[in-house]
Amino acid sequence: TRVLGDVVFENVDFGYTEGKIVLHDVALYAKPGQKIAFVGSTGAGKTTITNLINRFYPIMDGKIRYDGININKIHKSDLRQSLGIVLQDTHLFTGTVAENIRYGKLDATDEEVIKAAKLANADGFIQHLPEGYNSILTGDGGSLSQGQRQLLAIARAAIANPPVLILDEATSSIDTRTEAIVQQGMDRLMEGRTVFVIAHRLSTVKNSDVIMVLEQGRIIEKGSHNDLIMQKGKYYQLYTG
Ligand code: DUT
Ligand code: MG
Repeated sequence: TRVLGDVVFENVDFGYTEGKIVLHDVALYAKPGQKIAFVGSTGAGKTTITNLINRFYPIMDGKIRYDGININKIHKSDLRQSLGIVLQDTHLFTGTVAENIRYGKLDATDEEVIKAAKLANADGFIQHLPEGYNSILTGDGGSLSQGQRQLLAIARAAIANPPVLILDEATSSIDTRTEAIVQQGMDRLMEGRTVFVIAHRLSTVKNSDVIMVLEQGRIIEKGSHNDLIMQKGKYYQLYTG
């Protein structure tokens, strides 16, 4: 059984090695339909928090719960099925476009593949490929633009239909028109899910329900964009700086 998507951190402490704490007393609460963004300078602990959501490492102190259940009590395969990850550079393999999308759900039908591609806004460019969904991608999708690779990553995540999503936004610049297409696909993918974003673009941060500002492994501010702007603290500095 999959989790529904309530994610709670209670006073979580964590370090990759004994004696070197990287996250201090992290607390958060997220539920389906909410988007939580992590911001903060390099090394602040953004990726580390998402590593813990994935249970890639055991925590040192505190609790992480999914739907009220301790993360350590959840079966690995249930957790894997419940979490979708869209990374900066999603790996595409040598195979057809359809196979690359289906990787998110191996028993998906052709109809499901097309539905996911449409949701992701990928259907348009795929239709224009010489062999459509049967076009072969070689060398890690090298023949595709970066935006197109992102659209396939969104389609792959969509087909798996996970309640919880982790997005590590691309930093690299794509043109404005492509970015709008990617953003629209992403918005559709995020709908109704619990979403954690490592945000690099201010536009994404701004429309998050909660922005968590991290500094040296601590959450120093949290709130909506408007809350944090009014607070005139670190976020305000980042935003206006
Ligand atoms: N760290 C380790 N071992 C690892 C990964 C990270 O010791 O395998 C340390 C580096 C840093 C802290 O943990 O002091 C937090 O790193 P993280 O990768 O979470 O930082 P970030 O906020 O994601 O930084 P960036 O914006 O550079 O991705
Ligand atoms: Mg990181």
